[in-house]
Amino acid sequence: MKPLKLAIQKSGRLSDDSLALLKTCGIHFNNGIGKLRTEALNFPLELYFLRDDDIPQYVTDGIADLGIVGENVLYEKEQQLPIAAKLGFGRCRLSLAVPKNSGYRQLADLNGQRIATSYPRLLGTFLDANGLKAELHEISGSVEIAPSIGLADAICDLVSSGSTLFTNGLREVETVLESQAVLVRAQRLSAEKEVLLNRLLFRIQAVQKAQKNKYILLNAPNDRLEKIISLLPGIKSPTILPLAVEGWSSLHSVIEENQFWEVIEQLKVAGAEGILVLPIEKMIF
Ligand code: PRT
Ligand code: ZN
Repeated sequence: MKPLKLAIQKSGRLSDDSLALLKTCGIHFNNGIGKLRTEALNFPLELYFLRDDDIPQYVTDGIADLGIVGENVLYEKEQQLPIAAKLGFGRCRLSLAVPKNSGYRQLADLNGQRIATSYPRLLGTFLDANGLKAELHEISGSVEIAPSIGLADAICDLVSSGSTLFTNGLREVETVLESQAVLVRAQRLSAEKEVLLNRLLFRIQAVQKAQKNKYILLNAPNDRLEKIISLLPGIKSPTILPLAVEGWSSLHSVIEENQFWEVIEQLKVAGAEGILVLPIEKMIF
C-alpha cells in the first residue's frame, strides 16, 4: 500500500505540535529530526520535513498529499487547497500595529501611509476591502523594527502574546486575520489514499473531542440527583452507581472544558460532593 505523504514544518513553531498530534493519534516514528523524510512505524504515513512557506506548493504539486501549515501562510500563498481539519494549535493573528505615540485613531488614518509586512497579499486584500490605499513595503523578517528605523509608519505582522509589539513600542490596532494550523489536502487523491486520510481524520477528531471534554465523577444524595443531572449535558445520560452509604450515589458523566468552572460551582450548590475531573484520552462516537 502506498503511504500518505504528509508535509510538516521541519523546525519552527508548528513542528513540535504537529509531531505531538500524530503521536496522540497513535502514529509513531523513528526519530526523524534532521532528515528530509521518515516513515511511520505503525501507519501507512510518510513525513516530509519542509519550510512552512513551501508546504502549500508541495501539496499543490502532488509531491505531498497533505500538509500542516498556518492559515496565514496558506492564504498568503493563495493556494486553493481544501482544509481537511483545523488543528487548534499555532494560533496567532495577523495584525496592524502603529508606534505607541502615533496619532492613529481609525483605519482610515492608514490611507497613504507606509506599511511594512511579510504578508502583502493578505494586507492588500484587507486594505482594498476597506477602501484604503497604502504604500506596502514587503520585508521578510524583523518587521517590528521597521517604524523605529524610519522605514514605515505602521506594520502588519503576526502576533500571539503581543510582547514583541510591546518591546518595540508598538500598539496593535486592527486584526487582519485570525490564524491557526490546518491540515490541507491535495484536491485529488487516489481512492486508496482517501481511505487512509479518512482513517487519519477519524483519529484526529477523536483526539480533538477528547481534548475539549473532561470526565467528571461526583457523589450526591439520591434526592439531589435529578437537579444535578439537569446541570450536566452529558453524552447521553449520566451513569449512576449506588454508593455503599445508604441514600447516596456516584454519578459519572462528560463535561465540556469551557463549561467546566461554571457548572462545577452550580453542582456544589446543588449538593454534589467529592467531585473529580479527569482528562479523557480519546472520544469515539
Ligand atoms: O523556517 P520556516 O520558514 O519553516 O519557519 P518560519 O520562521 O517562517 O515560521 P515560524 O516557525 O516562526 O512560524 C510558523 C507558523 O507559526 C506561522 O506561520 C504561524 O502560523 C504560527 N505562529 C503562531 C507564529 C506565531 N504564533 C508568532 N508569534 N508565527 C510567528 N510568530 C512571530 C511573529 O512573526 C512575531 O515576530 O512571533 C512574534 C510575535 O510573537 P509575540 O508572542 O511576541 O506576539
Ligand atoms: Zn516560513
